[in-house]
Amino acid sequence: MKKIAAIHDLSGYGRASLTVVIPILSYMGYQVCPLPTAVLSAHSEYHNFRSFDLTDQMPPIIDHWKELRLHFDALYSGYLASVRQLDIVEQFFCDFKKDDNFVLVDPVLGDHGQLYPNMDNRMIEGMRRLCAKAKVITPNLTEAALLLGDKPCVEITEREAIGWCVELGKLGPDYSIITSAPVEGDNRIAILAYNRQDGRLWRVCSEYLPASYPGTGDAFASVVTGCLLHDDSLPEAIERAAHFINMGIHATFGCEHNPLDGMNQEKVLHYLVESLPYFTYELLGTFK
Ligand code: PXL
Repeated sequence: MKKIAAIHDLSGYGRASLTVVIPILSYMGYQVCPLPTAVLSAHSEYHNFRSFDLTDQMPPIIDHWKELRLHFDALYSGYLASVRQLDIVEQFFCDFKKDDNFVLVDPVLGDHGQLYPNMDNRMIEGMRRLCAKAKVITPNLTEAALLLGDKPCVEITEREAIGWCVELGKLGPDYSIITSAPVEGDNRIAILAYNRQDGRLWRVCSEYLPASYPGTGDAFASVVTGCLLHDDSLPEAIERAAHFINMGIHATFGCEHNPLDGMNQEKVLHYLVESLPYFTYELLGTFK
């Protein structure tokens, strides 16, 4: 069975990070091995959340994994709770990256034009360094701007988002994927995915619903990780991730529901393993 090292926090309430990552990747048939970065009472968009940083616990956990001579098929990081964790995770990638596995970094920093609590410039710089070690990165639009040293703004054009996606490739990853990008002249939103190896840039559009659920970025990056481990192509991977998120949002939007509680993923997990009804991905061009 393929194994994934999942470096994320455990937020007790509100679906985000490990409570999203583990069910999705388990359902897709992988063994998830969590390396927790922090334990939170609830994710950080809830007022008054309590957070217990596990920075000091991470090195002994990693030491034990080395003693056990563990091998992972994917190394997948998300929310980090301290600046020191950036060095710990970078070293973890050096120790556990082999010829037959890959690294996916979801550079969790902020959303909707704002940094999350506890994030600062040192975290942005560190995430940029971590992205250079990854095969795949999955920032949202705000995180893409921060990684590129731009001011995060909510209003940008599709052309600018495409430019950012290509620029992100220059940080080092083979695949740079931006979620929540605008679509020109249209009320939809897009996922843009750039493959630096062949220069092709792909787009998958989704209907825009006036709702936002924390943790959808974690769900997105988890599905992409699982699909790439199944040897799906880059556009297939983003298509399945977009389809899953769409179904999850529709399974939530109609309910009387606190949006902070996240998407009702439990109702839609089966879409992770069913054939996609159709493909909608488009090639937007080749950018070298
Ligand atoms: O979904 C990203 C995420 C992960 N972990 C924590 C968060 C968030 C987003 O708010 O607060 C603790």
